[in-house]
Amino acid sequence: MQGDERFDTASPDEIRRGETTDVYFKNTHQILIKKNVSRGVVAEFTASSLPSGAEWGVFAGVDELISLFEGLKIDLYSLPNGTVFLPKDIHRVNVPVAVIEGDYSRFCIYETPALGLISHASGVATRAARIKSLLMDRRLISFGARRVHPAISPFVDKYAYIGGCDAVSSIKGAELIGKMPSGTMPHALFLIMEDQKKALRAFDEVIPEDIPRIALVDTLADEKTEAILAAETLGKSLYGVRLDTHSSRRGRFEDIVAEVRWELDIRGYTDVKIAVSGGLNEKNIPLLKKAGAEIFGVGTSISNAECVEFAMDIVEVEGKPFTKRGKFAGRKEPFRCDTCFSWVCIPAQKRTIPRCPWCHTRMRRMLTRVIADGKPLVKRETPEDIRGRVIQQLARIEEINEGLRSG
Ligand code: PCP
Repeated sequence: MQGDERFDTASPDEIRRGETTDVYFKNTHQILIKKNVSRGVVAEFTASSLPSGAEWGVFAGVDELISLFEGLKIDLYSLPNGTVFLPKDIHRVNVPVAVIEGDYSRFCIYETPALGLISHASGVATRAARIKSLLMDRRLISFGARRVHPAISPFVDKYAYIGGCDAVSSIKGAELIGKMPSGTMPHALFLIMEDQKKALRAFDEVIPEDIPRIALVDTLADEKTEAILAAETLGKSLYGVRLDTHSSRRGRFEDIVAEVRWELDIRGYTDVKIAVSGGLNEKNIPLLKKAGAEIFGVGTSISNAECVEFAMDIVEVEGKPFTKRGKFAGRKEPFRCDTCFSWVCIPAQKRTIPRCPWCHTRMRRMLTRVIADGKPLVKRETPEDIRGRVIQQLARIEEINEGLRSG
């Protein structure tokens, strides 16, 4: 095995040589070559469902998809990176998030890595977006690098950021998104310094001033005791306190947060922010926000999010609609209504632009050609720009839901 034998990962060259593919695609390729069978096809990437509980998904991983197919004599079409999508349109037709066109034997061995890239990226981005939609006015930091294989932690942090996280904790992940890594101090600092005041003063002395002073306040004593100690020790330079209370001590974590908030406020530390981390998810985050938490460090729930189960299916062979049971034959153009985010797929040969059955507005064509005959047609967008697109859509979804709530 050539790749990185120390950490058992495939190298980029091995991925591009199709060596991470499922063997039955290699068998198929051999048969087609041996039997000299060449068929021009259209294949669509669709999701029949979303991770549990998700009403919508964030399509992601386009950059990597282009890197995989670049140089192959095929055409690739894709939704923009960071598009909020639904797996099915208003008629329950599967929405194609990407489409590949060309001689099947040229790309058949890449189905596995292609699906892996978009399923993983979209799973992480979707979960991050769902959590960010609960925290649009709060700071959300990805703490998940320690929960995944280090070789992919930059990838995971990139899509946690694209999905909506405001920052990431890992150095390589932050580099990939062009941002400063975010993080303050682990419990180990206090255990090694054996004295909270000494540890806090050392942090304040050594760490560059532009790093916010967020003191961890649950290592040796009660959170409110350590929070008051931190405030009295660092005074004005204390930006916040982080509660990472061990699960054995948690009980109702939101009540501990409310208590610390009260104790800081009655002593005049009203500007000191409260950060929380450890086991955070969509269920407990709203309670912690209500209790006064303003900064949220989320690891496992985002980094180990369920993937979006995409599939790639041939829908046309030599220009004729032809597909397997359970799928919809023929090439489709997906359109989205920018007002209510509903989707309509129409047969590609129909050149009409549909109107949204609810808003009656012209819907927007969503697929763009990103590779022509192996040549990339689009420049990589910055993670910040893609994240901006996601945040805009989350704001629109909030407006739509607000409209529905107020009837
Ligand atoms: C770590 C970090 C978060 C945990 C892990 C990651 O805690 O502070 O609380 O988030 P997750 O639970 O969402 O995956 P510890 O390892 O307890 O603490 P330390 O900060 O000392 O590393």
